[in-house]
Amino acid sequence: MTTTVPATPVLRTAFQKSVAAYWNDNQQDPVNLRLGDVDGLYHHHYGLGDYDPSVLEGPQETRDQRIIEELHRLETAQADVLLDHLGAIAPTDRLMDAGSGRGGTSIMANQRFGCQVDGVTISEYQVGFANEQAKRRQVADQVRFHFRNMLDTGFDTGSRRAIWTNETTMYVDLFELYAEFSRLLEHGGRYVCITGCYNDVTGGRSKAVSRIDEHYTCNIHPRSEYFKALTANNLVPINVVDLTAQTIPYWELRAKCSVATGIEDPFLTAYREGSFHYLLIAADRI
Ligand code: SAH
Ligand code: GPP
Ligand code: MG
Repeated sequence: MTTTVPATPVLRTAFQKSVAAYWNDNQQDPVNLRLGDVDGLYHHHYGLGDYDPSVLEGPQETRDQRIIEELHRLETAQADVLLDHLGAIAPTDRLMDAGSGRGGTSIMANQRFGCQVDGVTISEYQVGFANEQAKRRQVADQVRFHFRNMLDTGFDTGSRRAIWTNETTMYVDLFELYAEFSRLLEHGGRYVCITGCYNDVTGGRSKAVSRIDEHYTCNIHPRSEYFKALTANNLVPINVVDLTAQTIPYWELRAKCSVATGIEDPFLTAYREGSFHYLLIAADRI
């Protein structure tokens, strides 16, 4: 495969530098590392599905570990739901994970489809961590992580059968992002997004949503913005799934765990008051 390394620097703005610093410096986060250590799939996203309430019972000494394993199971289930929406993928197809974090979803996609996956992230620490995971699993020739900006990847035009963003779109301008994805996808190629977005109907950014933005140095978009930006870039939605009810149990369980970070209450408040949705959008490139 030929790729052109972008002529522009990877980090183009002061904002992007601060986002990169967040992901480079928050390396020892137990909420993510202890979950990833369960089976070596490291995620930076949230979970889906009901938790098994029996994890809260039983011996006190092992309660925390039981909760951690259950949270991890729900996070992996979330990535499986995303991959379910990619459609038919052949081993010869190429995929891109835009904002790939520590690489968990990319590794899962390769396991499922047997194809090449490129992950891009603006954190050099994450690139190193994720490539090390691919090496350990002996898939480094198929799953590669790159220090690149998803707004300007340098990958070839039309080179991707599918692209996904798993909780990364709140860091970028959606019109710029989808212009790049539209360039990268082949005709009929699929884009899948899982995101948190605020509810236009309730009118503006709620206090709880602002607290989430501040916590992660991000800028959560309104729901409407996704559909405007997709439409403007020849990406036509085929599926929109409101996952809010399915992610609330994850946050309820997380609030009961020693690795809770304090952001659990704003998420629960925002989801329950209806000012925020956890959404999956799948769209086709026409
Ligand atoms: N998708 C991963 C990680 C989500 S965390 C997962 O599900 O585990 C958000 C990620 O977005 C981080 O890896 C961060 O580096 C990345 N990111 C933010 N802005 C970016 C940009 N402009 N280009 C590429 N990656 C970006
Ligand atoms: C990543 O999860 C979080 C984000 C990319 C930011 C915001 C996402 C929204 C849906 C609004 P993480 O696993 O790094 O977070 P934590 O450390 O809290 O588990
Ligand atoms: Mg996490």
